[in-house]
Amino acid sequence: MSEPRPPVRVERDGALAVVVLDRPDVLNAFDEAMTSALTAAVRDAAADASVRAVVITGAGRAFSAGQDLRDRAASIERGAELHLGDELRRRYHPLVTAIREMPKPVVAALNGVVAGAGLGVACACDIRVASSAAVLRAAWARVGLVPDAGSAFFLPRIVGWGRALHLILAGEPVSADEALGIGLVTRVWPDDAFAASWRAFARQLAAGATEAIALTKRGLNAAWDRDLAAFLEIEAELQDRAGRTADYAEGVRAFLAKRPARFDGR
Ligand code: T3D
Repeated sequence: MSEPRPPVRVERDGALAVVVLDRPDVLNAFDEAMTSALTAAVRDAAADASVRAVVITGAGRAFSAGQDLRDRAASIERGAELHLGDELRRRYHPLVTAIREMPKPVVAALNGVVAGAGLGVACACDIRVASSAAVLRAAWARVGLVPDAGSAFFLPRIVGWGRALHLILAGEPVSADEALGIGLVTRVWPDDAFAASWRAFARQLAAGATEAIALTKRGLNAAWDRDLAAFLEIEAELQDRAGRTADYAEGVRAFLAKRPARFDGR
């Protein structure tokens, strides 16, 4: 008997880890196995010093259509009492937290359909780039749920309060160009050049000053719930550490020598 196909594949491209959601028949909907495999892949990438940037993308025509509703339909038909809060705590919250705590850039490469928790996962990533074929949808209202996977936390911070409420309450599909216009994604590339474009972009991130990027992310995360005085002290501590990295010394030397910096991530 052949081995079951893993729901998530991790491909290495030098210092870049590419995590591919791989259940294309159901538009990469998240079942139990896929959420746990994705969380494990994100944690592995965080722990692996040779990984300096991460891309999450989808196989086929979707990034992800969110929670696998066939699993939920089966429970509903059985008359089982659903405890979706527990599902979130057990499966989605560790995933979102692992992405947010990743000390390296995480890019969501939105290759197609993005809905529900798929949008939540994308919003937890640092940068969202989209194929011209991508369509994003806050699908929760249509199935009678509240936004989850951190979406109600991230979306207003990304697109602003009014737009977030419109996206969430109306549940309308948003094209890649519309998403670009409201800042939900920050690059759109033609579908036929999408894979090459995100890869070139992510390789650049992977060649960056990785330690400074980790400190940068820590500062930006801290800024969300601090007042200015508290944040400025954190900023000073972070810059103190960045200023002692080998990459900073290299960056200064490269500037004065009028050549590109060669960062090794330390
Ligand atoms: O439960 C908990 O743990 C709480 C967490 C909830 C988080 C959530 O994500 S709730 C929101 C779940 N997602 C959705 O409501 C989206 C459902 N999907 C759709 O509305 C549509 O598929 C799309 C608008 C995203 C795309 O439409 P379209 O026409 O391009 O594709 P399609 O024909 O609907 O889908 C293709 C196949 O994928 C189809 O299977 P089939 O008929 O070919 O055998 C469809 O059933 C399957 N599929 C799509 N989304 C899901 C799915 N199967 C399971 N779960 C899905 N979410």
